[in-house]
Amino acid sequence: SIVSPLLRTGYHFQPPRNWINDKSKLHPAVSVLSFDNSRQRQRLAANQAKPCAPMYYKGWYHLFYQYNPNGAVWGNIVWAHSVSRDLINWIALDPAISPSIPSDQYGCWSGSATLLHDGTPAITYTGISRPDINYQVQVLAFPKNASDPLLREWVKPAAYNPIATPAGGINATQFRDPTTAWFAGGHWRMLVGSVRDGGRGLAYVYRSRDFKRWTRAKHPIHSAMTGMWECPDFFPVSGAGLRAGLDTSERGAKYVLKSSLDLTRYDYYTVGSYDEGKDRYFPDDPAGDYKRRRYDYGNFYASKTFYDPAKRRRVLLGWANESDSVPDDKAKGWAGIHAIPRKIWLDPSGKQLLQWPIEEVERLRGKPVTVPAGKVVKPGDHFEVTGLATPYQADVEVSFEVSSLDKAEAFDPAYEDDAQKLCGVKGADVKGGVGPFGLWVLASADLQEKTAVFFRVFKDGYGKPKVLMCTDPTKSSLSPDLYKPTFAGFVDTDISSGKISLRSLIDRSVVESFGAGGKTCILSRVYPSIAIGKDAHLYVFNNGEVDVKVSQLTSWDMKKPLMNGA
Ligand code: DQQ
Repeated sequence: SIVSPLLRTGYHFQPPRNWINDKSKLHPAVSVLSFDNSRQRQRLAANQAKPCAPMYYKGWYHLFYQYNPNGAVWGNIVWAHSVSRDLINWIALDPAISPSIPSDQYGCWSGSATLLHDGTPAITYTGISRPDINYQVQVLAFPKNASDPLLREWVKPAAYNPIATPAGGINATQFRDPTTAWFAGGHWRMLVGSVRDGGRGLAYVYRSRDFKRWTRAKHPIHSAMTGMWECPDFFPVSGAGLRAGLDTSERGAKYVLKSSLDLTRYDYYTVGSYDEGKDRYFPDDPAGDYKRRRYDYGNFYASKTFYDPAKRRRVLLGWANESDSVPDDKAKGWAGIHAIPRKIWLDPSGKQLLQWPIEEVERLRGKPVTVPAGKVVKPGDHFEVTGLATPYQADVEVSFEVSSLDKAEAFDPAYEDDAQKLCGVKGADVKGGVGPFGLWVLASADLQEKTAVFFRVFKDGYGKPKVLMCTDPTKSSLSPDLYKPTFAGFVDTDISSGKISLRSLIDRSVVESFGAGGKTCILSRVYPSIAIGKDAHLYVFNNGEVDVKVSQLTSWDMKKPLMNGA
């Protein structure tokens, strides 16, 4: 393979590789509990790894994920299972849910966890019950032993499975991914994603009094002409600017509805209100269904949130599939990672979410390395951030300040709905007025290879600034045949003061960036051929016409946490 093992991510969630029964690597809290992982001695690889049913239970975070035990490509899907004390250090357990009943004998697809009134967790997921057409039904599972904090074994009671079938005109091949259920008006309610009428994406509502027998409500909670909704997610938020998360059954000041669009393979959400009596959701901005915001403007799909009662926050977990080729995936034996878990809450504007890496990731930081405050980068200049031992595995926080917005380029309204296209035309090497300025990460010393994460400021027809954030990986690797899409989103921030911040989590073959305090996020996979290990560098650049001041820049080497025994 052309891909170096040094490109395997260090602190992003990954399935185990070459799993061996090495108990000494286990977290001490787990190694005292006996469990048999002998079935995992085989070489494990997963092109999947989509997060399922995250939850906090008896002091442990649980994360399940879509997993192919037989190879680095999609198929034979089971639920692999990892546990953590902090959402950063992970311990792999045996797969928790595998085909075993008629309802799921051909695959256990995505699903969610709900904590019932007595604290018992329940998992609902999509079972594949026929091999020929991926016929989909919904399945319910309970822990065999709820007193086991590791929830290692799950049972699927025959008495009420499947809990939902594609009856009444539902497309049996497009009926999947039940959400966490919420309790309101004496009923549990959950959503299942689907599509009908030649392209109307929607989420059906199912109701139950006892969590075992479910009936479908007449109307979906919401729908839009977007194509199939995979992995819907629906949750309350506590109010504009309020950081505390809410349990899914609590009343929210606002609600968020997310769907993963099969057509584009991106996760979109709207903010709106929920009519509990009618089980209908209304986006605040009716145009929002079509001009929807994304959690992430990069490589991020099939995400899921959960309420973390230990820290009263809502946490978002997303899947970043490989953008490397399938033969390379097979050669590497690994594929698919998760984004760093993000805390999410409603922006003070009430119009969008803010996202920030959970604070626990900061425990991986080494000593802070700073750049003299107020350093100015002249038009066309760049400088290297020195002092890091592992710039390929680092966390960087930087605040920029531009002296004036007068030179901002005119914004072409043709790109109003297509930031990505705009960034494709105006990449990091295209000189601008205000910007492009930002970071070159995973860069070789000769700058032949570099991934640019940057801002570029435009002015619309009324003279109002419009900020674009991009990740431009077109120079990220000299390797041929790589998928190197430019990713971009607009940043809804007031830049009239000239100030804007950027944080990038750099991890060997992933760059995960947060613009303006988490208003716009971009995760990108890159596979350098030279800028690997000690040959990777970090720079600040300015390719605009005005000075850019680096008011503050702090960076940290990042340690490797326990990562599923790898
Ligand atoms: N992949 C899962 C489905 C889900 C899709 C199967 C998302 O449940 O809809 O692996 O990519």
